[in-house]
Amino acid sequence: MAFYFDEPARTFNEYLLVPGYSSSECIPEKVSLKTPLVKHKKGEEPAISLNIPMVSAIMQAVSDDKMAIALATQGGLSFIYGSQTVEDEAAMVARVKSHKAGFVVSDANLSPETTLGEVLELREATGHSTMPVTEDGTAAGKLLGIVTERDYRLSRMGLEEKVATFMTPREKLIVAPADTSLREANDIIWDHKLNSLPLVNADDSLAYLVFRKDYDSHKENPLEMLDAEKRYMVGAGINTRDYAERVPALVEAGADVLCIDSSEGYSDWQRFTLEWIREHYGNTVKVGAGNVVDREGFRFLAKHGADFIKIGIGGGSICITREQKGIGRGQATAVIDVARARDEWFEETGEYIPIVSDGGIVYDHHITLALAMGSDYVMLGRYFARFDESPSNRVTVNGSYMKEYWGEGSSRARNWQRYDLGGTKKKMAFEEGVDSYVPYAGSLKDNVDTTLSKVKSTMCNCGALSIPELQDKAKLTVVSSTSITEGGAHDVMLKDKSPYVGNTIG
Ligand code: RVP
Repeated sequence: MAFYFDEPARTFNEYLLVPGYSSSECIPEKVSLKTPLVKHKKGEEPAISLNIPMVSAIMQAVSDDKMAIALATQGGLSFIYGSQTVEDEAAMVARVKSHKAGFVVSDANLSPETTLGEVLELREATGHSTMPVTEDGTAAGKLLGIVTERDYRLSRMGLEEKVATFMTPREKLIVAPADTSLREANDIIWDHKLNSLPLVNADDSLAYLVFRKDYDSHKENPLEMLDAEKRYMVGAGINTRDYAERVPALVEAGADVLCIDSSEGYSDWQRFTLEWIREHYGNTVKVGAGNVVDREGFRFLAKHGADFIKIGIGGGSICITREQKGIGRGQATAVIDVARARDEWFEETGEYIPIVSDGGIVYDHHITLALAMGSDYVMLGRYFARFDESPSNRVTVNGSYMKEYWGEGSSRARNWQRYDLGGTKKKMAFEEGVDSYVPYAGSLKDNVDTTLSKVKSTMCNCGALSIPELQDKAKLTVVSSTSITEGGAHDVMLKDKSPYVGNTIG
């Protein structure tokens, strides 16, 4: 006979935290959000800890090298998407590992033939106003000039005008050699009152741009995730099909941690992948697995050696798995169940396996709820997709800035595989994800700062100065549907609806 869970599966929106005693010592400035990324034995330090409890989703629209650098700078970690060729994914990982903070490889580059109209489009799409001009229009081409807002005047110039006619040409630029240190570059920037300084190789090809603001921001990031060689840390997604080829390439490129990316983790395919990694790398390669939504799924992956376990089926904002296949579980219930299984496993084995709530975070306080329910950190897709640093272009829809955001189970994301299969465009049986827009929200740093200040503030209301303390002390209550109404602004006429209505982290 089929098994029935006694309780309905609930979502984060159905819970609230009940405040606990907060002493005068319990203030947000004292809260530590440090949390284990991978499993460890009782009393031992994990091999890797996150400085903030946030990782970015293994998705084309979310986690590329640029996102990874931005998030590692703030103390979190990205998992570079695996839905691309092995070479391309390894190259992204390698770019994160070779990234020198403050040295920017431009992703908005012009050639002398680019028109003013195209410059404006690129500016709109990337948000960058400083663009190098190179002979071949690439980030590593011979430097011919620079275009900034000061170089064009829309009222006087036609959109067809070529960059060559209005750029600030190479001979008028102050440049420095590629091996200039950040400190020296910064001195040149200040001495000459520049906004940016191109660094060039001996053959005058462009190496980097250094911006005045980057040097300052580097000094302001005490939480950045760095490896022993002071390189940014980065994760990478793998699948259960080509791991024998993909894992070695990612390890070689310098990935610090891997994660099997699948909507269904309770499977032999994940077991084979974990076993293969252990056989070839022992415990030197850290690998997470998932996704699961109950105790049994957790214990299966724990038994087969997962370094962390991801929770969530069907709760992602772009995910239609529940509609299409009728499988999944309310995210809050799934987290609570798996957290109990994790604690039980810890009791039995002395092995603490971090768990990660993945998908369905809509409000900032959902992060606090997930942590309070036992999650060690959270994985977010939609949240990060909205920022400057996400891979997709910024577009204008009905007069508002939007970023595109599409599921890994959408046909858009799966296209790469079809091309991989010798270009035969096989039609997918059905999609499990949608293609969408999310409201553009600016820089990652500003948003993460705001989100985490809310998390810390709530932690203090619960009398907790650390995530383990929150998990220990949190008192959670299920809310009735009428009390949800009570929780928003009600029985008043809003003057400006923005602070209240749709006040998601989006
Ligand atoms: P969200 O943060 O709610 O946008 O959810 C992101 C998560 O959704 C991902 O980490 C992944 O687990 C899941 N996902 C990604 N693509 C799809 C899909 O196409 N169904 N689902």
